[in-house]
Amino acid sequence: MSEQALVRFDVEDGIGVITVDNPPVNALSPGVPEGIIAALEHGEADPGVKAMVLMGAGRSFIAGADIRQFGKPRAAPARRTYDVLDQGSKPIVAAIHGFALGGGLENALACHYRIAVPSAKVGLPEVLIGILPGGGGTQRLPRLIGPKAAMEMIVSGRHVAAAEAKTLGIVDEVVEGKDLRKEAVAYARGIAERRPLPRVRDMSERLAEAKADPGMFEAMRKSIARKARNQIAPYHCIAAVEAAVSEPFDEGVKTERRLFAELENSDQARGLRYAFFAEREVSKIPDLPKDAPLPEIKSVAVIGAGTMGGGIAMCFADFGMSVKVLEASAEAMAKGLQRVRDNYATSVKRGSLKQGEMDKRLPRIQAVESYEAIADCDLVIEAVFEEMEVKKQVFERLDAVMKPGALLYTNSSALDIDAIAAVTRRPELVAGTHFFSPANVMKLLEVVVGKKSSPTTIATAMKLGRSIGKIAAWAGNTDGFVANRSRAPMVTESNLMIEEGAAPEDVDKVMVDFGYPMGPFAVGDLAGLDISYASRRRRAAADPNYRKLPIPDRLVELGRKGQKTGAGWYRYEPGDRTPRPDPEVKRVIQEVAKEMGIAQRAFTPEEILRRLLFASVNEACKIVEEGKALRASDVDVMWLHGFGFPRYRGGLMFWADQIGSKAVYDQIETWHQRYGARWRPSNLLRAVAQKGGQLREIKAAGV
Ligand code: 3H9
Repeated sequence: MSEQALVRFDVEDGIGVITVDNPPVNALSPGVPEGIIAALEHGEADPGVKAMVLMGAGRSFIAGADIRQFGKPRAAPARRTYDVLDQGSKPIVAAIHGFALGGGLENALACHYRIAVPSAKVGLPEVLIGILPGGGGTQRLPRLIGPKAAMEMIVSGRHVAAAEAKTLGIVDEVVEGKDLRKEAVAYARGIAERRPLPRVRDMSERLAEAKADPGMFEAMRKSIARKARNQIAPYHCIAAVEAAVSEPFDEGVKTERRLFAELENSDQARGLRYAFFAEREVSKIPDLPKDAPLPEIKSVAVIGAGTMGGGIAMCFADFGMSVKVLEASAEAMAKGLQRVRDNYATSVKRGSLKQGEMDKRLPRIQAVESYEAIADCDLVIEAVFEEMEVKKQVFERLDAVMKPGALLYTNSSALDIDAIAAVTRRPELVAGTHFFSPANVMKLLEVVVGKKSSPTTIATAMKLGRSIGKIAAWAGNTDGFVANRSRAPMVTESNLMIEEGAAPEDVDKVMVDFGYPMGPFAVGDLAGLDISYASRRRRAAADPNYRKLPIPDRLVELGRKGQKTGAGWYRYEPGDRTPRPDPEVKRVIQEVAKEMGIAQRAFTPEEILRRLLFASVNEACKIVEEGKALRASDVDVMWLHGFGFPRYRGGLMFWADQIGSKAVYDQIETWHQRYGARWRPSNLLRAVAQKGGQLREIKAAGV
């Protein structure tokens, strides 16, 4: 019987040991809760069993409900494990290693005692997938550790390490021994006769803290207002904890269940679940086994200490790795290192980094003065000026000095990887590692594959990304690679709508309302308008049909380069980053529109949103169609982690599916008729639309 395979029960020394064995993470898939209940009943009925232990086989305790089951129709269980645990007459010890998350921790909370190994982590991360703990967690945790601490854990969804879990009172003991089962059986023997059984549901002392501090719930709502903008789940989490304080346990559980049901099939929960699985899918590359043996990377170098180079060096330092940094001049190096120091100091000032941690990280970044000093490194990332000739010179030099087998990566954001690789005698060891700005913050790492890049070169870059906390995504070698290429049409449309009469602040408002932290024009000002100005110049020089964007060009020519010059699409007061609409910009817009003979008109917010995002949806389809991205869902992951696309909307393609592929296609075709070639629909989009298929499911051939 599958239940027997998923949950085992055996007796050792008078202790019934229930072992959940559902790899990879012991999720509570169908059969597991039933198996736990059957084992509990077995133990309850056996007079030889004095106490029981609940634990997980493999690398974890229980990582929670099986997320794949959410959104599917399923019958309410006849009995819940939590209730059976509560009603038992014999003590039960949860023995935690790996992760006890969501329903996993909720089961542990329904046990009478909890012990954990030092490396264990516990948490209620449901909010991160748009729901709330639905197995009594919002009612038991406040009773155990107090409503404030419980609310903080539930609303943030963070993982709590064993030591902190002990301090908070979530676990009774952290056990050091190597054999958790042995420790747990010994612990269970120690408490086997103790009565009454400590049932968390019956505890009420800590709830009184809310009486002493009745404003805590409102204060929490206020404190998350910015981060949780537009989202439902964090507020439902607070309401559920509030119910723990204001209602008896069983009523509170009903409230929790009602709030849970409101969330489970919400668009936001569906989007967040999709994002969870898309993030796991993105690491899978066909023909590249996840566990293929890879060269060990012991030493790393970065060429260039500019904004990107410095940020990349910080990524390594942040994850405990030393990194050598080479710059062209002592002056540039000093400036770069100062920027790194300033960045860390800002984090210390904000309270997100401890001074002691900064002091450990800084010395990991070692300035070197010559190529010879990095020759022995296993891997080097070039992050010099974005100019093909400069990159080629660096790669020739690297090829000449670096030891055989050393991997050479470029942080180029658009240049042809093959052209760079071609100047070396080891093109198979060359690929792109494209970080997003600020490199030490943004989680996306595009791994750009050249024609000759070897599977090992690609797999090593993917693994390297993971080891420095990035989400690494495979990208083909196409102009702008995947992320920037798919975003470029959105940027173009934002500019063209301005020519037609939309104001930058109107466009930005639509995108902020949609869920972006900032609108595209405010972002442009932050990044500096001169960067895209230079790239437009390059493109215009290379392509006679290139559609120029005279408005931003003129702004730059007027010296309005963004925040750094106090003016760009907006104006800025000295020392203040608040964008303020500027009549001068309006004047430039009207002047250019008049010169171009473009009539001005009004836009609805919906038209603005669709014109921006559909342009990118169409491009993303073309990218997948050309095999330059493996999956539409990879593009979504890139937008989430490279551009701050609101996570609760799943991603660009998931969002488009909410409108429907046919409706998206029809609109694109209409705009194709009206605006011409730049809106030519992707063939793949047309094919999916004709079948009424899902855009998020499209994949490159062979994937
Ligand atoms: C919940 O519990 C609701 C309750 O309140 C009760 C309601 C009634 N389900 O991440 P990894 C898969 S909600 C299904 O690469 P890691 C994952 O897709 C749940 N599948 O490993 C992947 O599959 P594949 C609350 C799951 O070591 C494989 O396992 N819990 C689940 O880097 C390995 O995953 C959570 O939200 C799941 N729950 O990280 C925890 N979890 O190999 C979600 C994992 O096919 N999970 N998989 O791609 C995690 O945060 C991480 O997986 C974890 C391990 C930290 C556990």
